[in-house]
Amino acid sequence: MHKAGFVNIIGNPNVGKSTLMNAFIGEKLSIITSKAQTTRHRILGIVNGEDFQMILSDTPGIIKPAYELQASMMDFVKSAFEDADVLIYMVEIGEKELKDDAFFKKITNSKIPVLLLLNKIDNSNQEQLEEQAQLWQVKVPNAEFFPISALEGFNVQNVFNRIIELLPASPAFYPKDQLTDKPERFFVNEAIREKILLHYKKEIPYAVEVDTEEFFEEEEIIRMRSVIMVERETQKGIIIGHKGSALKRVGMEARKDLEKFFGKQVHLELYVKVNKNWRSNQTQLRRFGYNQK
Ligand SMILES: Nc1nc2c(ncn2[C@@H]2O[C@H](COP(=O)(O)OP(=O)(O)OP(=O)(O)O)[C@@H](O)[C@H]2O)c(=O)[nH]1
Ligand SMILES: [Mg+2]
Repeated sequence: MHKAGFVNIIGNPNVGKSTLMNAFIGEKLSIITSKAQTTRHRILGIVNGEDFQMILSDTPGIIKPAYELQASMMDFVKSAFEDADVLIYMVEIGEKELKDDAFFKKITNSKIPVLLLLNKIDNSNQEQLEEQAQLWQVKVPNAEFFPISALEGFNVQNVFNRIIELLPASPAFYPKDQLTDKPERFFVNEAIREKILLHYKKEIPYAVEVDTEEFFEEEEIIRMRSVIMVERETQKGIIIGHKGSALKRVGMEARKDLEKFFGKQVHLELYVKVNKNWRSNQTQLRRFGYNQK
């Protein structure tokens, strides 16, 4: 019997959703940083076996949207409730509640299996772990509970095995050699955005969108040109930095990651452009793959 289904990972920002998906896939598909709202899209990661296909969805952390971009991010989360065969609800040690009541109700009233993963237990002691386990099992009584460390791999294999058990009988939804639903350019954008999240402070990373305009694969090398979009002229200067040093660093680090990801030499050209208030502009958001309703 062949099994296949959608396994959608949801939870608050920064709890480790992307780390878990990458651990399952065994590749750095989703970017990971210590900042909240690292993930902005719903990203499929597909694990293929001879007799199964597990289609994981990494989603943005749940927040109360303050502007159009965030509203669109929450639409991705909503869509992850609609087609899930198994729901993974991830919380982290020390967390007390989900930031959105309506989503929380959807989880606790879910008719499909829910796995409640308490992540980052490497950061806790036995006493704290027991107290948190108790709290969450009472809050989400319909879920199966697993304490894990996505970072260190603790209990991750057990969760994986349980998901396989829960997958419905079904033929594969995607070709068996497919790893994700996103095109190559998406991963270029994300690699660059990750470096921006890592190296710039406060509002800057949240005002940035990256668009890869050129992706041209030659025999020995892939040539890419990407534009970093910011909302205001002052942000442009900050991104570029003194004599272009800050931008250079982003380009160098992103290129290294991309060479690993594509297994090939990469030439990456970066430039910065102001795209006024793109985060609140429906047309711009659609252009960047948001607002897909
Ligand atoms: N100590 C510890 N840190 C972890 C673990 N899993 C993830 N992290 C860290 O938590 C931070 C957030 O991880 P992400 O995987 O980006 O979290 P996310 O839930 O995808 O975050 P958003 O995309 O912003 O919603 C990163 O610094 C990770 O290294 C874990 O098991 N233990
Ligand atoms: Mg993420």
